[in-house]
Amino acid sequence: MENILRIAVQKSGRLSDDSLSLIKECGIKFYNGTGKLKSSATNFPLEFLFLRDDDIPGYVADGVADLGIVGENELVEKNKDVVVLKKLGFSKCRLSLAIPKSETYTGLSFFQGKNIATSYPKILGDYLKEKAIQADIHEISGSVEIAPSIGLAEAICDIVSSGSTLMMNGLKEVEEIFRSEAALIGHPLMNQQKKHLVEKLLFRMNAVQKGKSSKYVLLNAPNHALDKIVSLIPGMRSPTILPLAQEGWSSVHSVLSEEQFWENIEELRAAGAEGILVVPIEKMIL
Ligand code: PRT
Ligand code: ZN
Repeated sequence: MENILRIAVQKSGRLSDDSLSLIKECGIKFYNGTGKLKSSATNFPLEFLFLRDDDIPGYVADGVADLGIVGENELVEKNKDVVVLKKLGFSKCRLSLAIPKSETYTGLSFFQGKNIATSYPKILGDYLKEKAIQADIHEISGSVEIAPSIGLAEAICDIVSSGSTLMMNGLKEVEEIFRSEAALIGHPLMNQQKKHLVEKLLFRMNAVQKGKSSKYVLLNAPNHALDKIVSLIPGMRSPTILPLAQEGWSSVHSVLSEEQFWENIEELRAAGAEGILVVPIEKMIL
């Protein structure tokens, strides 16, 4: 048992698909039939617990699971003794204060003495305390956005992503109080074998993440422009340059971040680059 890592992932919801895809992209194979609460990987010592996201920080803090994938909003709200091993870059959202559209927003003092409905009483409470605003926090577990229209609260503090839920409920976002993304969390104490397995897993996750943010770029360039082009796409160590069958031309291969590629595309073309191909990278190890 000691040599198996247990990871808690959300059973079904906004974190589930990306959490499981990331683990699959790490080359780990497993079966997750619907309705299953537990599963094991077949080619890595990893066992899955499928849980509600609210329970994940607690299970990891108690050591029932060694690892977990959860939104930072849930993590900070639950305030459990766990460590963040890696931010994962998906399920990004923000926790914001919102008020009825018809109200005029006067700044944070608007909330003084108001009743605010939220599922995040700790994060909101800490924020209001820091800003020296006294308000009544009304904790509700779901459908927070309807609270103002049914007279339960004068404002809300809830997760926002596109903003369309707020809009549909006649609300407007006025303050962002917390930014969140999914994170890999771990129990603060693990034995050496488990630590070693966590390092293996993190190594793979880093390779996947690095690969996703980078592209393999191939292009053709006249030889006289090579110096300029190489300076625009420097690559990991330096680009590969191969002669084309047509004299005076070369093929240049390099790896760069997608942003870097788009920033330099005009200059590359102006320098004479043509036949530019941008190819995804599955894994990247530096
Ligand atoms: O059943 P379980 O407890 O496991 O799931 P859950 O219903 O508590 O959570 P779930 O699956 O909805 O969300 C899991 C995590 O995804 C959250 O803790 C956040 O970290 C993250 N996340 C990202 C979001 C959103 N985007 C999101 N848009 N969580 C919730 N929402 C909801 C929000 O509550 C609001 O109702 O979507 C609505 C707002 O979306 P927009 O696009 O209309 O602004
Ligand atoms: Zn939940």
